[in-house]
Amino acid sequence: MKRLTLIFVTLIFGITSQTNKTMAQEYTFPQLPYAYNALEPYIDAQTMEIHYSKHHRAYFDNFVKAASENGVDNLSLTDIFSKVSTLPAAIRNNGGGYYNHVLFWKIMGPDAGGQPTGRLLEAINATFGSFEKFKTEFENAAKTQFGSGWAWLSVDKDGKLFVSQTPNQENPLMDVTAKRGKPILTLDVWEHAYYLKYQNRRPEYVSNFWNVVNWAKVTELYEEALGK
Ligand code: MN3
Repeated sequence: MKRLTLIFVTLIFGITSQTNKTMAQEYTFPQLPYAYNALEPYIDAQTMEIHYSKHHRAYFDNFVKAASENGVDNLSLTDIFSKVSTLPAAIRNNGGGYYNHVLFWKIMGPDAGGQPTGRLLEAINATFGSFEKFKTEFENAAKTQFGSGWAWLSVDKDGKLFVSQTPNQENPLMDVTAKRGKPILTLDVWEHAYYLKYQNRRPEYVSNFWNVVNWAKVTELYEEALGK
């Protein structure tokens, strides 16, 4: 009898904790994985502090509010993004702003740069011709995004790499984007990401980005995206 009760309680608790997968559990404002000055001299400490603690924080807070008001706070980000065209703009703008920055912080780091190795490097070479050619394509996506937006390296549904750009806070997981996939590398080209240090010199910010890319993390995301 005790054993049965235990099974029953475990079952109920299990079901409850699954259906109660609330925003508080899934959507958390992450710690920055390094100090504000860790990416100096390429990204300055003041930009990092304002970008993370003000811009990113505001996207997160507004997303939590909008998701709750629109009754989608029980859905995963992937599910929200896959039908974002049917939801109010506040979800797209703030949900994107929240997710995109989480990825952006993750794929940068101190003592980074260089180039990837192993399977990711092989895939880059096979897709773009060489690592240098990939960099040029990614830089072009970042430089030619008119106004605010992002450049991306993603994995499509067939496991193929592709480079793309998105306006505002859109991303390749969203059903509003032309080419969809799982992002593994991204660069924020909103002016708030570089203006204090680079002013109008976006190309210089873009080429310096390679010095802070954490390829170990990007490789991890690549393997995850392939489902291996
Ligand atoms: Mn930003």
